[in-house]
Amino acid sequence: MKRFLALCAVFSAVIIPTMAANLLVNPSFNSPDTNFEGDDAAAQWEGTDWTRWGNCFRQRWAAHSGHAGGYFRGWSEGTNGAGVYQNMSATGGTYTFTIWLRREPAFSLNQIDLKIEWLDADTNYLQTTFGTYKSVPGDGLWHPVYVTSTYTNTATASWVRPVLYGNWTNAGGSLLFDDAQLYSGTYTGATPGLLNPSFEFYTTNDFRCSQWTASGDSYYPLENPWEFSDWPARAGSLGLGLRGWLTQYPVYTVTVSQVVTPGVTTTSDLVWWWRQQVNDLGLGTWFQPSISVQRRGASAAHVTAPQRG
Ligand SMILES: [Ca+2]
Repeated sequence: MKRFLALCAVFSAVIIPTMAANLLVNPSFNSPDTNFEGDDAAAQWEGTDWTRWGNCFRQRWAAHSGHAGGYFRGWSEGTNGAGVYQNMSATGGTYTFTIWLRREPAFSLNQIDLKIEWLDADTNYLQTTFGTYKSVPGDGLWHPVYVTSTYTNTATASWVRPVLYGNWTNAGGSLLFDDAQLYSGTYTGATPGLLNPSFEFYTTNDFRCSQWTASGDSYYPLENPWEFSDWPARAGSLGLGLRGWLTQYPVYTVTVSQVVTPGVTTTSDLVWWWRQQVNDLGLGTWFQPSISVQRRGASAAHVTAPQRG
């Protein structure tokens, strides 16, 4: 056991990249842990240190991590645009803004702009840099997006403003956003790994806030054949249980999974996750698992997995 933990320590020191300091205040949208009741967008954003406009709300079920996230409400018109931003003091340089987005299938998105604006002391616009995309897949999964901007006329700039803007047509669903970052320098990559591995976090009895996805998830607290509760907890206070006694589901198959982000999650991430599970169970192994990426009809030379040094 000690030997395994020592290996973990070495591994962490090697692969975890130096994280650039996040300059945003309340980047997780978790604070304050209040104002979720009711339907007043202005009240929901009060005290968050974010400026928001349009049909842009904050709610527990919109979380990518922690207990809250923001969302564009697809059952309200958003054709005039909505969004959030923060002003940070800056006199030029290179900055990167990243955020996680989750677009539900029903959400009729017209345009997403992730941008960095540079402003003078009177908040007049000096320069705007847009991300290279105008959309995000409507697959109900979390995707990281980013934009990098450089401004060199340091005599004129006073503020750098990261902005998430969207407009959409009233058709249902939502576009959720969470876990923003603004840091000095160019893009350093998304944070990989499993979120909420202990199933401690959820709000209503569905998977929306849990970071996990279940086949057949209705997105509504119907009587699903699963249950976040204390009785399935192995550690901590909560777990996910499958309910075999519901007469409306004499036979039911469900797959509970979490996104492996293409281009981000590495085979090493998965290997070490498995090793941690074995370790957490107090077990040893004869040999360590290994995971490789394979594709039918392709040799190893044609299949690449992301690497981090
Ligand atoms: Ca959050």
